[in-house]
Amino acid sequence: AAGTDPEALRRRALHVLDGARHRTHHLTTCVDEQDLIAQHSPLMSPLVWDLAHIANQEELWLLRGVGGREAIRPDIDPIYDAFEHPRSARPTLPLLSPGEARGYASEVRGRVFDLLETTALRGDRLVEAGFAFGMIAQHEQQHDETMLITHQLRRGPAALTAPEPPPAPADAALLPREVLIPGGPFTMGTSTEPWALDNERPAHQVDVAPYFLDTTPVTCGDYQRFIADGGYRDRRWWAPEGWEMVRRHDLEAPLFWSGDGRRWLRRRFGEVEPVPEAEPVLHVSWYEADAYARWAGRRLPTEAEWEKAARHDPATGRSRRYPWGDADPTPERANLGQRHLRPAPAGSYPQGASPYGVRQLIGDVWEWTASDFRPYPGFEPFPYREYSEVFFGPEYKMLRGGAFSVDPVACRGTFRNWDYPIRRQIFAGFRTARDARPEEA
Ligand code: AVJ
Ligand code: FE
Repeated sequence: AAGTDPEALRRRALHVLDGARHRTHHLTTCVDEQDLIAQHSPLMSPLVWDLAHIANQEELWLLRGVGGREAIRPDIDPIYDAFEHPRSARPTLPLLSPGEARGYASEVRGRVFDLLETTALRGDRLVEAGFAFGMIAQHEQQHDETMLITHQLRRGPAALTAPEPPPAPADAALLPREVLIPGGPFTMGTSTEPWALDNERPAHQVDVAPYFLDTTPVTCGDYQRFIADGGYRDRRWWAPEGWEMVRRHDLEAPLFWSGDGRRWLRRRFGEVEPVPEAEPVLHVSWYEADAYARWAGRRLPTEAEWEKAARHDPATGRSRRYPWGDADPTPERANLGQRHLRPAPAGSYPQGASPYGVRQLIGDVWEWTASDFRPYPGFEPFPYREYSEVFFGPEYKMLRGGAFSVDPVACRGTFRNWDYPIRRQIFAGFRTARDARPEEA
């Protein structure tokens, strides 16, 4: 952690901004110009919209907000305001060309480096501990993940490559299927993590009843048994709106799966491969996760249950930043940062296990939880209502833990993500839970 030393904070801000820009560059140069302006799915923006939106938000929050500088391109603000135009309408806007967007992004970034040199990273909340710079690096990484989703939806030959496959776990077969998490209070959320976003704050006590949680996310092999058992044809397992979705779209498997009746294949970034049975299942909606859990005689964990398993240290009673402790993620602890372009097999990352022995809480797949998006007690919108507050309510379900597609700067034990329960294109899977019976607790 950078602490409060201004030079260390500056180096950290530089490092995360740089890391985000490298990834943005990769995601927007591995395909041709036509691919950047095309709409690959009505669910997504053209890649070139994300690129210029990243730069526009950086200009708004850092150059104009922190620096008080005059606007470079005030004329394009409305085009890149996510609330003005739904994603499906963005291809028809007068967007910057790929070349213009790149030029704008590097112009902004150059001035941000100057600003970072001369800004005292203390004072009001926006600059304290470099928050605004960290927020903008997280914002860029979130859009990099969005662009990775667009790449997964894109048809045509593969454009992305993974440097190396994830390591296979040595002891997966020996792991218990579920672990008991004792009941009692724990600290949820944070008031001390400098770059935590508004919805992760403040820290507060939450009491949970004793429960069992799956040691690993549900795998493709597990999920195939649900399919083979007629799960998609049996109304008993489905929430009413989920059943409606299954009927309307004739769903029979996760998104990107195709079957010939004998075995399932999966399309992944332009390649087709046999469904990897040992890997956590991906591209299921909340409704599918909820139905699977009911079929298995279980349920999805609440956000509080997920976070207690991921952060509570029974030895000290403290909540920690990550399952393994307070240290930042490393490649030995979690599958993050688009390194492998896929989840690692269930049971991987023994060094990332929580004190209770739960694995892969951070990285691999986003995990759907049972919870709606609600503010924590004492929530204050910061720095803008449109980051979280306008989304509070029952229409969004919470996802926790981050996926292989998430960068470490935008991932921690307190980080909260949300989406509609019908969404399947995001890198989401799940694990299941159940109440502990009195004699088990
Ligand atoms: C937190 C991932 C739901 O992508 O809509 C990006 C993040 N907010 N720009 C989204 C975000 C503004 C947000 N999610
Ligand atoms: Fe955004």
